[in-house]
Amino acid sequence: MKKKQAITLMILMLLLFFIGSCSKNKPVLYIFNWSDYIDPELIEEFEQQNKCTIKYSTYDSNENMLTKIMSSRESFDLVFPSGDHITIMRDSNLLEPLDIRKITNYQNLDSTLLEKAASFDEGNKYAIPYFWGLTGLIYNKRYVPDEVINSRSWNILGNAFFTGKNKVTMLDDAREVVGAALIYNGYDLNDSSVMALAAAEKTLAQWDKNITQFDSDSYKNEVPDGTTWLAQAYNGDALQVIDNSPDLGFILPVEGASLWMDNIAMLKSSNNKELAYKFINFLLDADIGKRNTEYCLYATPNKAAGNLLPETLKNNTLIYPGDEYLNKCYMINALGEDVKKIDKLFEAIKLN
Ligand code: SPD
Repeated sequence: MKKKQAITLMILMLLLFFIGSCSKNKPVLYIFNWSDYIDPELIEEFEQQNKCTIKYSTYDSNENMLTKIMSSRESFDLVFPSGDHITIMRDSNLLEPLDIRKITNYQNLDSTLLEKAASFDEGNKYAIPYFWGLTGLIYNKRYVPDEVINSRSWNILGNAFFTGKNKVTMLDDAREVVGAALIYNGYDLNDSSVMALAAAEKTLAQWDKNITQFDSDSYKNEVPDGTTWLAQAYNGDALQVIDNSPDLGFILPVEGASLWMDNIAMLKSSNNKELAYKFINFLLDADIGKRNTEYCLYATPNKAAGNLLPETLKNNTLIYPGDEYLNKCYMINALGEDVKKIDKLFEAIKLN
């Protein structure tokens, strides 16, 4: 009996040692992405297919992503910056030029969107378009009456209905907040002229009377539970929560909206570039791209994936607005030193 127990114990220990050493030897891919921006099942699937581990961390703004990359000892392989930050990071020598030959599914990308991406990544050298989207307003119909929303204007943020109630939030993102005020005043959101910023400042001072906080993530819980009634929101994030609740609504304001494209980029400092290429190729697969789009509810630049989407999604104008609306939208561009004027205005509003 004792001999039997000893043998069982030995087998168990050998098994544990085997499992332990296997997982220790597994390659690790470090991914840093926006929150709620991938179907978690896909991460597991990739890990299983490639016998690797993905260490996945999230951020809520381009600025926070960049600060962490520049200051932390952690090294990431793949990040998902918006177009303006691709330019900034490329110019700071942080990005690895991509070898397209290693990405066989690259052909699935929509060539028209690759052309647009070339506006922030000349020659499409560093960025693989991941999702594109727009920023609008999410609200809870249980608290916000139709007559407040009816104007469908950015100026709902300043409506007296909300004053003193602490129920309105905006994103913690200078370009989005100042951008919304610029668009409301009829300016391009990249306009940093004295006149444009003075108009934006006046509007923001008005809206700020209603704003409780600048935060890019909490509205996803707080609008459904009624802590917040109205919030500036990314369209896909809003649609993800609306999916579970008929009480919620989302509008793209009549004046137009910010338009952005987020991208997959490899860091120069990546320690596992081969695995990173495999992950990019995995995401660009038509079926994987379709499943990811159905989960995230953002517009996909992957044409092959887009073709597989159900009609309800393809025809959802909050994800894919028509040209008439898109013509009123502005892509967030890198502004060089001029961005400091926008950051300064945003900081002043936040301090108020
Ligand atoms: N949860 C995903 C949010 C993605 C937002 N991306 C772009 C923001 C540009 N200001």
